[in-house]
Amino acid sequence: MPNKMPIYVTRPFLPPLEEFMPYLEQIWKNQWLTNAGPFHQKLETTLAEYLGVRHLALFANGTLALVTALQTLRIKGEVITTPYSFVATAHSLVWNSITPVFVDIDPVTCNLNPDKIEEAITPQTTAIMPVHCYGNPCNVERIQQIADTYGLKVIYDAAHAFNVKYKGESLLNHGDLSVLSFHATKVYNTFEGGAIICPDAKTKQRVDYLKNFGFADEVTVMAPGINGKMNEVQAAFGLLQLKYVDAAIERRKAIDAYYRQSFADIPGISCLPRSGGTVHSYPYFVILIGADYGISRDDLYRKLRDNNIFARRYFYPLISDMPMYRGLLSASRENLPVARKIADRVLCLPIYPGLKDEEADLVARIVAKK
Ligand code: T4K
Repeated sequence: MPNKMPIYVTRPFLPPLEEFMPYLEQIWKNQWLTNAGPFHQKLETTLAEYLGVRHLALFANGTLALVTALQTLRIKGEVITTPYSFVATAHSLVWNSITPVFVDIDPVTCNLNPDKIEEAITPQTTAIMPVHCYGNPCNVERIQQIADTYGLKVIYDAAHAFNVKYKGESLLNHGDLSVLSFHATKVYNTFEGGAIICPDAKTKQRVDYLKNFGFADEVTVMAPGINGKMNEVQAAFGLLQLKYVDAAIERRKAIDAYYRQSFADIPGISCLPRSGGTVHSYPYFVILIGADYGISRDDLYRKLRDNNIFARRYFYPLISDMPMYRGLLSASRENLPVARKIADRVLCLPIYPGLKDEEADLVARIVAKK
């Protein structure tokens, strides 16, 4: 008999409602709802310190942050990126009239394969936009080396990489800019939200202009900026969430370990390895289904659904297969064999702090065919 309550791939972490009420009361008192209010200012500094980054500019969501990051560095022409991501990565390029150039991924990390980047560089290439997919770090050293050789900027889509540490420091300090998402489905959420991590105060100043229509003061507009601001309710919520996020990550870690142990000897199931030298935040639990599993990925996906378990095929279909991108030369099947193979085999299983032991056990038993 299927379980009664649906089990989703994720559920947002929510702190006790009564703990949020004083924040709301303060906002009511302040009568300051948006446009860099006190909670917004506090969250920018608190979060930068928590993450171990120099400067952080908050946004209403991660997509607006990606669009603005490209504006900040005045990126044009062609940008090398991955087809294996959420659509927002490529969409942010198109919103800037930039042509995405898709490059295949590494079969182990699912991140942009640095060995394939150089052959995709043309005189129009201005930047690389890799994604730290599932929070696994990209090969940041190699990517930086290529960028330096060819004079390219690097903007990391770090939507999955909240508080990931790489070789003892924040992964978000790599590249020219990194972009976070604080969407409801992420490890740390502000309902919706996002941020750009900037290396210096001057860059943050430009980001701050650009997310507020370009205003430098009451009468000076520096650039055709957008309205990308995070409001006070989101920012206050983000401050409260910070009190709980470490415990939330610990719970994710335990579920990750439980699944790994459960699937260790199941033929045809491989868990995506977590890269070494890294402190993870466990945003997704990713399995790849091989031929020797006996049934296909889609059969397993349906079997879980029949049991009221809503696993997701992140990231299938590939961005490069979507109607608005499939006409691009770099979107051809021959160019992206690894991404295609992984997209056809991947399944993300439920992982979130509120997932109960018995629910994780049910998921594990169905996958293990027990
Ligand atoms: N770059 C990358 C690499 C990204 O992954 C994303 C977002 C972005 C950029 C853009 O950042 P934002 O602009 O979103 O800040 C979800 C999220 O909507 C999206 O934020 C996320 N990536 C993507 C990977 O996943 P969907 O279409 O799968 O969402 P949805 O509504 O189907 O939700 C998935 C499951 O989560 C539901 O089955 C149940 C649960 N859920 C969802 C919401 C919204 C809840 O329990 N409560 C909720 O409020 O895209």
